[in-house]
Amino acid sequence: MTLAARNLPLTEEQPSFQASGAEIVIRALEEEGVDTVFGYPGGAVLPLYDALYFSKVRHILVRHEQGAAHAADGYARATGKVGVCFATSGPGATNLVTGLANAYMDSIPLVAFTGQVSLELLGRDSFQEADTTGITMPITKHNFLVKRPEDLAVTVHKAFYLARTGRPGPVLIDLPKDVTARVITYSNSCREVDIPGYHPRVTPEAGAVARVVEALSRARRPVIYAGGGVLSAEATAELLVLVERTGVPVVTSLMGKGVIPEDHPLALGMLGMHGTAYANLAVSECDLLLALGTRFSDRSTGRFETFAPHAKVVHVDIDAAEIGKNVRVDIGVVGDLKSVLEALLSDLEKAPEVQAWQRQIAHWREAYPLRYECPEGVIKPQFVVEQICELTRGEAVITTDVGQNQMWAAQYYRCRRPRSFLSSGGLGTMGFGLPAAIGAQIGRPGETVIDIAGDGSLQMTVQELATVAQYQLPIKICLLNNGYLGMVRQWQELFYEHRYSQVDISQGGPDYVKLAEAYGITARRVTRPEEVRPALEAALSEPKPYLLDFVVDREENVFPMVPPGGSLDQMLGGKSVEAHAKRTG
Ligand SMILES: Cc1ncc(C[n+]2csc(CCOP(=O)(O)OP(=O)(O)O)c2C)c(N)n1
Repeated sequence: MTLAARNLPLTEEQPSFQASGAEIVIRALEEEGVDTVFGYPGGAVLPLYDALYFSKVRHILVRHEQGAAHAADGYARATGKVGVCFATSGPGATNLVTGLANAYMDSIPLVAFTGQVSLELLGRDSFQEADTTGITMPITKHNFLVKRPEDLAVTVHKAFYLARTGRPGPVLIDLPKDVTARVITYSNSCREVDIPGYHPRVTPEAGAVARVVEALSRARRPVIYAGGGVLSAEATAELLVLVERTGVPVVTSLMGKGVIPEDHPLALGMLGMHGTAYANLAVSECDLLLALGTRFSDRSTGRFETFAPHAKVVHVDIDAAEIGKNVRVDIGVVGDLKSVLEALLSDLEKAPEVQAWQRQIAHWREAYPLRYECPEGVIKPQFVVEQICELTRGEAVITTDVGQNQMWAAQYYRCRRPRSFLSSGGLGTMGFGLPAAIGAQIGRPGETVIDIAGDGSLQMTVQELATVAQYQLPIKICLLNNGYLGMVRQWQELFYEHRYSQVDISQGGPDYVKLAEAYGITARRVTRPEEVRPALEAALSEPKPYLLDFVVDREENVFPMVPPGGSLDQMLGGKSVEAHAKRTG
């Protein structure tokens, strides 16, 4: 009997075992503390699945490998741990690609294992062969093709180390079938890793923090711009102390949602293309922008050249390559955000004078709130999101798809806890929401997980309803059903003179209630505003999966909106905001 089957520790009396490569991989996963993997089997990865059979690591069988990657991603975002997924060679691996690219763009720690054809078949156009390391090189932080079973354990530990340290990201390990099938004498899993040339800097350069402290104490109109890096660094507590000690308002990127409770008086919400008017105005007028753990995505900044035009820009990030990449930076600090914020807090003696600035922002907040019209008898998508937020007190774990649903969720769901708003930022991947919700629900089983979905997006990964049903995951799917690829329709309305080309998906179905029921999931269609709250209450009170098909106003738009390529103060939506933009712009 081999190692995993006996599940024995290595001891002084028994310093080695016979083990297959696959068993060594599974054992290394156990050593990394992995409790769950998401995957889909196939011929080339069978040794791994066989070894898994004897392991206590839980496997969640998704229905498409893209779902495995997104579920692992959702698990990682929700828990802060490394997400793990398995796929077979060839089409299994290529189906992972979107999920890996998604995690890469959003700096999410994942380790993906792919089966590969046996070594002697490599490079011969063998059945289900794909150049997985070649294909995934630009969308992974690193990848490996392991050719010797002796190298497996250390490769797994390296992969986890790479995925979670420095700027997190996905790492892939490609496993030829004969390498995982071969039995060797296993004696040491070598958990110590040494990767030449990879030494993520954590402590900031001497003097850098002092320069930030000085700039901050002199500022009169400072703004903190916080991104997902604050979450990866687990630095939300330090950020809150900084905000409360200095009185500096905070805007966030989409990835940064939840870094500060969004009902905090100094939280201005999201900036950017569909940010709040007051966040965008604050950034446009500030004299100091303290950017923390963000990569200055164009969706957040608008036109790079006119971003924060009056500000001294400070950028703190773990990845040196980000400093100055998109916008000019006056003070760049490379380091772990938690340590940088700790150092900043201990050096900061004098808080800036921000009372007048706070009054100005309060005025903007009052003058240009997020708002939408509420005609009789029509369900507005924003209203649905507001109701979800009220009923969960901003404490649920939300996943979103991509499009208008995502932006309404970002605008109207004010989350109060970190790691509670999981959305595809950089890649903008339709179909992310449902599988990400699966990962989140498995990672945080006691919590309410809600997928705010779009009808176009849901259809991209709809087969994962089977996964939800199989494991009876109590996810609530709130479908904002407008029968359109809504965000594309909005662009066609605004920028292509209402020429709605190929965006109407109202014909051809499916009937989402029947579809959910076909999977054994309870579902209900909601067509009137007064039914919205009771339907949500019913869904939330049931400890089982639930789909609500909200039939919403078909042509509702997301506002405010910075037109693509525009500056943040050129927002559309709300006459008063436009008037302000004209005055200042
Ligand atoms: C995989 C993928 N294909 C295409 C797009 C381009 N795209 C962005 S938003 C959108 C429409 C999304 O429609 P839906 O999911 O119904 O959401 P809505 O905007 O109506 O809320 C499309 C097609 C994308 N982001 N991802």
